[in-house]
Amino acid sequence: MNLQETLQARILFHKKTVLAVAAAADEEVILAVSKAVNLGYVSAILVGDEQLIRELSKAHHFDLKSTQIIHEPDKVMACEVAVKLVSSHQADLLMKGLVDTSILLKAVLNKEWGLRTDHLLSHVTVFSIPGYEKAFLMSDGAMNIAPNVQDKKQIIENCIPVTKALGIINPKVAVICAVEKVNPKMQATLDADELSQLQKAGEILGCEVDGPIAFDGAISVEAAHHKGMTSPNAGKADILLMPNIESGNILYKTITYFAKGTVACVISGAAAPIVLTSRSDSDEAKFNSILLAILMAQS
Ligand code: COD
Repeated sequence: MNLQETLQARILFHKKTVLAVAAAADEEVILAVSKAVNLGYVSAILVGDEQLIRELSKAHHFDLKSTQIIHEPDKVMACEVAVKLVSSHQADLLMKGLVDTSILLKAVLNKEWGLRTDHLLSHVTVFSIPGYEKAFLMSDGAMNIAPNVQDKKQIIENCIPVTKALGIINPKVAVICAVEKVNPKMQATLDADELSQLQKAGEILGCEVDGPIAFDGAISVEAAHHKGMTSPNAGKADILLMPNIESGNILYKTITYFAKGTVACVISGAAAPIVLTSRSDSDEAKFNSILLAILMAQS
């Protein structure tokens, strides 16, 4: 099964989910949402420029009769309206449309009407790459810019609901660095060591944490053997914890552009799951991400 089939197979149909889309006037967004509506997974509230939304929907044969549109051409205001739909429980999920990530996230983090919790919020990507044996997660390539070790602990914790949604039990976390040894000149290796210790001390639950570990040793058993790594989990990571937003973002784009990987992406840790893909992602990536957010809401 590919990633989309895996996600679809895990969704229970007992409850229709309401999806609020911020700045919905975008071709790929309309294609993804129309597929989710037409297959019965969601009903949608589209917030954005109504005329553009109607034109795009018509061009793609999306029948809007069961879909609500809220006309709000200003993108900052569209984000506010969509976030408020979710925080007031009129919608179950939030989705980013054609708007800067930081604009949507600032609305999400609003102290009065946003979707904050007492936990850090972070971005999680699920990758499926042709020729690679399993889907795996990567975080955080889109929200937390330079996380410290306590942030990284919460970023790992936010990956657990995503692994649960995918049916991965006791996931193996690789804390990605440039090397496998602690080097006090490389902060990422110090953080990785501390995170491994925290997990062994029972302060990070529901997963196993390994690090510092370089990318090859995390995802290739063969490379791990060549490097003399002895951990039974070496080369088998389910979650790659990246040191900062740049490394996560570059990995994301490398996999989607060069390795033709398929993705599903969400913000985890908020009061409701948030579908958050890159503006340039395909309608398939956006549809997969809606499926993943539904699964998270269901569990
Ligand atoms: N989780 C929970 N609360 C948070 C988080 C978080 N990840 N980040 C900030 N907060 C809280 C802070 O504690 C504070 O109370 C308030 O929000 C404002 O914090 P600032 O001033 O640090 O944050 P902002 O509003 O300036 O920026 C928050 C963003 C998430 C917008 C910012 O971190 C950002 O721009 N991230 C990168 C987004 C991006 O451009 N991605 C591009 C790749 S697609």
